[in-house]
Amino acid sequence: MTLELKNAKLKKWVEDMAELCQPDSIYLCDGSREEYNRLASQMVASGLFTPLNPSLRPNSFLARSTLDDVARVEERTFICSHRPEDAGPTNHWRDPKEMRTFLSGLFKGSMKGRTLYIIPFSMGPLGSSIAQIGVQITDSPYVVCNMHTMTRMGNPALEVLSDGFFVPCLHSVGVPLEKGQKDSTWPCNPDNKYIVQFPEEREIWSYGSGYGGNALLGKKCLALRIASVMARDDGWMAEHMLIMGVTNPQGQKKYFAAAFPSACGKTNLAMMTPTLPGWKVETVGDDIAWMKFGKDGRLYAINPEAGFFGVAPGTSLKSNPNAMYSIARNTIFTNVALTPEQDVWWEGMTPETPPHLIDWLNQPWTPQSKKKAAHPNSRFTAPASQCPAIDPDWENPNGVPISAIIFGGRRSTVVPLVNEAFSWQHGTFLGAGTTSETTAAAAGAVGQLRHDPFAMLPFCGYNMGDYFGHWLSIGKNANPTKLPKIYYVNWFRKDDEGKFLWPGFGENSRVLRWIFERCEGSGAAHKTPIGVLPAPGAIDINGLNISEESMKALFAIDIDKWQKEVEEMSNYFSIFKDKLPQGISEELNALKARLKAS
Ligand code: O2Y
Ligand code: MN
Repeated sequence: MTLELKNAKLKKWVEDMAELCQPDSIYLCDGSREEYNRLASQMVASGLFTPLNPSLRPNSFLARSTLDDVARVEERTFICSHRPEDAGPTNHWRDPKEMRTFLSGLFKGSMKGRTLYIIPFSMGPLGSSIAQIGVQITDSPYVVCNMHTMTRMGNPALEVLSDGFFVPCLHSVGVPLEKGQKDSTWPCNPDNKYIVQFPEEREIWSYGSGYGGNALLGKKCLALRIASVMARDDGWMAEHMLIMGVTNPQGQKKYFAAAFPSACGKTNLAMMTPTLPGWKVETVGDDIAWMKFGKDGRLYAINPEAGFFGVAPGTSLKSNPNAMYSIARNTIFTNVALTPEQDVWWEGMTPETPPHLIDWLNQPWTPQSKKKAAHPNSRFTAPASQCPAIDPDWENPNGVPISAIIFGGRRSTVVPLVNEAFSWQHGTFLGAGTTSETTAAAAGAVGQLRHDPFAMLPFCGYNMGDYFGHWLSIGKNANPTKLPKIYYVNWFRKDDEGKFLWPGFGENSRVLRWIFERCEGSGAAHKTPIGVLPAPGAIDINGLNISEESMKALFAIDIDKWQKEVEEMSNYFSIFKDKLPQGISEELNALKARLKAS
């Protein structure tokens, strides 16, 4: 087959990969609506897509995966840098030469009986100087349809690429079909999953899984693992952060970026409806931020994605109305339950549980059933443009100027509601020290403290110690007056009876207001050993039923507990050995000294 590919490197790569994978046919995606509809119809015919009721959920589909392919697989995710120390202690490292040889064996003939789809895509607005082009080869039409929503793909991306640079992303579900062999509805190869990044070559190979971050290679693999390495080399930042616009009642607007480990309500915060009268929040992105310095010396951020791949359970008109409106149409649902009216349902979606459903494994389900109707990691794939709170500048190729960076985690004790860093270096230390208690949503014990520096633990494509160093060098090379201020928030502190002290959700706008005011140079505050905290009365609690005692408890600093926290942090940082930058050790020692002196 002759392919209309003007980019010689792309043509050669596609030819080589086709020769390796031996597909029955090759198809170059154009990115059109007609193409999406055609592939969706094919998947309806194959049984993978169940069309939803068009009068309830127009142009939307339900897909069901298999039990053994339901989430990202961190233990099967590899960073293949030439030196193991460049992957670092938080990544799984493999020798790149050995991995290439091994993967070539796996991919050999892997697409027999299937179509090889070529997906040129842009991460970020087409033509933006902050955006990057990737090309994914896949044998999964489900991946193609998801990439339609999550990226800008097809002919427009190919035009932007021209003869320029792209990140090659090879993906196969790993189930070749012999002549006449019947396909399964969700082909995957659970015993042979490999999600492999070659950071120095800027290349991705993914085998055996058709699900989410394992298969939509623009997202975690390119936009975080590979992009974090590109960002380190070229002086920018690729971060696991939402981006939001916050407007005060006077119409002044600022943009914040925020990083939280999973199960901390990142999508809810990105789309929040503020309870504070006259305040507005608008969404630029809910998961990833790429930030570069503008000519004015400020950091500008784009959302490299075009859609939301959000977790369904817990999403409701109460918890996140903007997400619910975003998924009203043109949405792919994966692993949620089906109602008798052919609409979707998941735990936490409605106040009442429907009496009869078909569960995510396609079995009849009633509230008496022992298992969940929707898988806990079930997802919706929806266009960001459908979010009622989408920011008017969300596709601005120049990005939006960031005034504040917010870190946070789920901590029932010790950590105050909000804390402002003394400096960029101190803020980097706060990001490096990000921890969160595990919830029932994740595998393993509940309530255990997990270190997740910058919420990047599974997504940093190089040594996390060097990544801390990159953050410090960004601060050293910038004009400090132009840098975003840095904060650490904790919506989850509890009282002695185990009740949440802070109501969360839209009430978090009260904390955003204080951050906004601090960025303007107002907002009353006082220095403490751990950072700059709001002065008593500086958080607007008008109309909120919260006692003075609770407000005190939200900001209480228990010196003994903080000293233990520092010890714990120090133990954790020791895993980075000589890669731990001096700036982090300095901040750790300074915190120790301030606690001792207090
Ligand atoms: O399990 C998956 O493949 C999805 S993970 C995911 C999806 C959207 C946004 N963030 C995440 C994450 O794990 O951080
Ligand atoms: Mn994420």
